[in-house]
Amino acid sequence: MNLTVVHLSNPRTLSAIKEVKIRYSQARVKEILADYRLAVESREASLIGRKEVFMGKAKFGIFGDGKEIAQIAMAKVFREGDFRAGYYRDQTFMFAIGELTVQQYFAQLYAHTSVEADPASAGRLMNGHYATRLLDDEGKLRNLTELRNSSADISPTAGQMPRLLGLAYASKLFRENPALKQYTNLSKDGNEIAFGTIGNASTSEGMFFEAINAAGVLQVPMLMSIWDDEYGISVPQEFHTTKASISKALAGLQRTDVEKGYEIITVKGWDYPGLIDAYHKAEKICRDEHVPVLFHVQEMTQPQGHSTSGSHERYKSKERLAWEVEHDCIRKMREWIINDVLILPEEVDAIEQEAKLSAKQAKERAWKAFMEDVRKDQRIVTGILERAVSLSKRGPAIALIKEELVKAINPTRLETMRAAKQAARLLAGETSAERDDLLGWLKTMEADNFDRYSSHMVSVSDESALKVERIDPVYSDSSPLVDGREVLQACFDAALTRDPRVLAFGEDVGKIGDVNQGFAGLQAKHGELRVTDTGIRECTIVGQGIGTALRGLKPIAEIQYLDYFIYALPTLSDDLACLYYRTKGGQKAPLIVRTRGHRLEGVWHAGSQIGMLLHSLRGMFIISPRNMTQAAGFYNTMLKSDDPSVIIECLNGYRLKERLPDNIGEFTIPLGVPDILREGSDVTIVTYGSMCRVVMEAAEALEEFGISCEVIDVQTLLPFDVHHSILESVKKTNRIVFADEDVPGGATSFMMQEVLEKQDAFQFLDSKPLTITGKEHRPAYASDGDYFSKPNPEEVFEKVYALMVEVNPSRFSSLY
Ligand SMILES: Cc1ncc(C[n+]2csc(CCOP(=O)(O)OP(=O)(O)O)c2C)c(N)n1
Ligand SMILES: [Mg+2]
Repeated sequence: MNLTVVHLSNPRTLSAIKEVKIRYSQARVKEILADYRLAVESREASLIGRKEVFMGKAKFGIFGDGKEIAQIAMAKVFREGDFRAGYYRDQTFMFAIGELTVQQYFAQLYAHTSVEADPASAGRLMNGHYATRLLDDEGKLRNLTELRNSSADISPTAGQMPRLLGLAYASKLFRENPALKQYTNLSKDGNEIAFGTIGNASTSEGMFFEAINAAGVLQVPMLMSIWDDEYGISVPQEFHTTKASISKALAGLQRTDVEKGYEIITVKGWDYPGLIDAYHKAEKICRDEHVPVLFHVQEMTQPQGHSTSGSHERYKSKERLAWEVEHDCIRKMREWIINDVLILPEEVDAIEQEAKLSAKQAKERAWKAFMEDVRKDQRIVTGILERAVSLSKRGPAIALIKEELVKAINPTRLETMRAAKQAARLLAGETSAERDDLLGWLKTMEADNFDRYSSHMVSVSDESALKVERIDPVYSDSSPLVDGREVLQACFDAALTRDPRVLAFGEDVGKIGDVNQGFAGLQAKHGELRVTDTGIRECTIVGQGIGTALRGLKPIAEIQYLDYFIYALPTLSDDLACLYYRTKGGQKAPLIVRTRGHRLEGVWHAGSQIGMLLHSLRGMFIISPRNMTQAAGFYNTMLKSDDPSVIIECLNGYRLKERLPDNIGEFTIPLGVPDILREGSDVTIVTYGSMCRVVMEAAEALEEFGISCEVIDVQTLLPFDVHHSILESVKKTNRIVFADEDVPGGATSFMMQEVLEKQDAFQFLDSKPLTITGKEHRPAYASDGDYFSKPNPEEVFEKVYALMVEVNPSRFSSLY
């Protein structure tokens, strides 16, 4: 930009013009105007987006208007290798770092189911949810240090916070652990910042406070921006935050000369030069010193209100609405450009016009591509129906379906599918080429729509856990008999020795090597960065795992007891379990969550809420080994894979004696392959975990009464018996019992559905299927509490015995 553009009639003195010339070089002016152009284009995208929703071309819209300028400033200090974990307002930032085009932005709004059109999620994520592709076509991590990375957004407010902590924590590990320096595609000496964004109201969430505290404790490079527009939908600030200001509320975090903590920075969301300076300052502290920064951006606005679900005139006063217009960041930047940078208003107008046109054209391209994709199938089906109209005896009815289909103004896939299925019903029983074509199309669509809407639940790469083959444990005469916990300890020691990327952390995991000593001595041997104590904060322990796994490490995050899993469940369910799915294979976090459960003592140390896990964690593997050797085999399997998993050790198994395999670090157990613990011919009992021992005891007692039980340990609930071996057992016994410690209707119901429906075992049953479960309440305290709350050997005996009485009353006399 040449400053001669300053019109001579502009009422400014020559000296003022000179001063501006010194302050803003030509290059700087060019950059300022480019930033302004981007802000306007992004704003226009928001405005158009809202209209598209109201025109019925998209389902719902949430936009980043009012937050543009701060995001452009943040993007200036976001470098290759850095990571973002943010929320739905960040479109301008994503544009500014070059990881989102306006066309892609609209493709996501329309839910275009194509990775090319919407690289973040292929139409799976609601608009405004951003992600970059960290994986190549083979599912391997790309060179993260060359990319500007965004972890995949989720909708639950503050849900990004645990992951953000982990992303920042990874930098600390890369910087401080020399053994990680070799992974040059993952990090450059830990120089990467994890940038977080969150709305002011969402800072009320527990996850926010938990993560903020943890980052201060850990001193990790986390640059946390808060977009403060003084509202959370309709609810104003004073309902959300103490002192109505998050930076005031958190002032005690500020570091001092003698205490570590945060750097807290506040700045106005409409102050372009102030924001740029402040972000440069924040970056320096964060990147160089690895000090977390709380960056509170105040006085932001929301010109279009929260989302397309309602208007903000309902809850904002006239004064507030007027204030928002006045303080609109784009308006303010325009004023500043004209008054301080001395650009002519006409020139700014021209930039605006061009930016708006560009946004409109991008929208049109996105819509055209989306429509072409949808219409392709619509045309095929319409063609088939057209021919069927004249040839089928149900012609008139098919004609109506066809008319309905072509009438759709903004057609989506479902109209075409619905029409095809309705027509298929009418054509049933006819023999015609049209019917064949229609059924052929439906078959193709089954696969295509599976790919569009249901693929990538678990890894499809070469490193999929399902592809890890069995390596048997090796025993020799010298294999010692040890406590179960020592088997695990040897396994973890081998893993930490084998691979510098492996690390473990959790409450009491470091110094004492966990409460059951599976890691005993391993911190001393492998160092505090590999085997690490954490605060009591289950949710962010999991987040630490997700973030480090996303950045290519192999974390084992420990939740001390399965009962406390519930604190971490939101993050596991909303973030980890669906990560691979929601990015359609664009991101993965192969985290192993280690925990211990099943019977021990009392209400909160004996949980076996497997149904809860099954219902909330699809996308993860759920592994419940019966002893520590099996557990070790599964750890080895999962450490070779790129899928996330939960491994639940048996609380009461750490001191039971097991033989330590000679190849403790190598042997692997395939997932989804049950073990037959005992062969039998009268009844199949399916179980897992600590119940294996209870069922085996009952089975031995039943044998003495002439009842032969086949006992099967499924070992992994997800995946469940992939080769249908339980079906083979039922074919032999014709009777089945599902036994576990969960509540009635919990995991036993899941197993029953798998076996009776999916494996189609129903037809081989001669007796009604049976479940044996824990009681509805949590287990009462002490041994008696356990005995009367959870299934015990006597109960298993009696229930199976009663089943056989019904089968053969003359042979088995009733017990009571
Ligand atoms: C856990 C959870 N609760 C409620 C919601 C519904 N919700 C979506 S956005 C929002 C308000 C967030 O306000 P703020 O954090 O200030 O962000 P802003 O939209 O103002 O930028 C709410 C309540 C949600 N997405 N997640
Ligand atoms: Mg807000």
